[in-house]
Amino acid sequence: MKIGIVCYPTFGGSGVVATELGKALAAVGHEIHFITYSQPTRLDFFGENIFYHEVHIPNYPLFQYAPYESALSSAMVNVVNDEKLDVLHVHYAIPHASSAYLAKQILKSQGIHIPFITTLHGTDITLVGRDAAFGPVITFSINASDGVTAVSEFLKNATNESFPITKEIEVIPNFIDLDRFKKQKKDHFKLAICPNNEKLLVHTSNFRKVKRIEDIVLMFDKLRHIVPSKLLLVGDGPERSRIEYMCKEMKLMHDVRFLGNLDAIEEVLSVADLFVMPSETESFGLAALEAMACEVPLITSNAGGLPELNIQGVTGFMSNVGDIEDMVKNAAYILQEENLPRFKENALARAKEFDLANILPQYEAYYERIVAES
Ligand code: GMT
Repeated sequence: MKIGIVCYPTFGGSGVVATELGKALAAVGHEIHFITYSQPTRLDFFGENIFYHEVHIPNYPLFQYAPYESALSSAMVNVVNDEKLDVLHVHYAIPHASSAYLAKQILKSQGIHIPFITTLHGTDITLVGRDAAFGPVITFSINASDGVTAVSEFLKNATNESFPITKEIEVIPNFIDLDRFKKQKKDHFKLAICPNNEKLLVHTSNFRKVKRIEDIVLMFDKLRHIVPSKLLLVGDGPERSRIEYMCKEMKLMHDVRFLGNLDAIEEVLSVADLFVMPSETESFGLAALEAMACEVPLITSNAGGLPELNIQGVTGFMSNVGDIEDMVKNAAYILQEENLPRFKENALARAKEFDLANILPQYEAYYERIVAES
């Protein structure tokens, strides 16, 4: 099939899922056309059937806000026309679904039929989407999509509870490429960070408020007195400088390192003993799945779709949002030498259930069904 993929190209779950999906579909012979405003961060190579079309957003002094949606719709119209696409797959509802709807109508006026599928990722429903400013457009464009998928049962239910949705939402969970995300031997790296054989805690995210990174710092501050440990905070975003300041104030900078955005995240995960994700909400928790694939157990909140990923007492533990004491207790338990190997093993076994090889055929079957029905 010829598939157009629209996503946010920056670091962030939805862009990662969209890009990895496109790469995997191309690897099994589909022709993939990415339509984004800059090259997706995970699009780190070009295959013969992967194409990248940049959305040009003209600026003009009149525009306080450049009309990205219009530019995106026009780009979709042009790519569908030029490349004869079979389907458009847009990731993250705002504004991609409404832009796709407009593109579809324009193409219809030209006698061209193009179905579009919207994949809901999380904050497009649970945070941003809840803003009344977007409500009517989100509801309309989800219902007007030819197909709609969500990355967890939680997100499907949250969408149906938040908006008057008439369209059936198909749950296709996120996936992991186990060839890339696997534990590698990086002893020198571990020794550099943990010279006295401390345990290593890792968090990766886009440093937004919803991630509650201050909970990680508060939890780590207590844990390190029970289990000698170090903390790596990987990623970047609006909360980073505040959290760095917090760590300085708490005199933690000897034990906490900020690594910024990293491409080879699997190398860091390979030396981690525990992954921490205390989010306020999380539709799926892709970063936690990446950690599990590298044999890292989890300390997470029990928010959103996390209970669909983290199995209590098996792959790690979940606590109520903000329950620092419970997280410290559970982390100390997992990190005991007699417990850690079992949790690591279980984390990997669980990650294998989300193997790309199992999830990719679900997307292919869904494309075929929607194209046939539309
Ligand atoms: O977590 C973020 O802030 C990024 C966001 C995105 O859309 O880029 O991530 C969401 O989509 C990911 C991929 O499907 C999910 O794994 C994340 O759980 C979800 N984030 C939230 O729901 C907060």
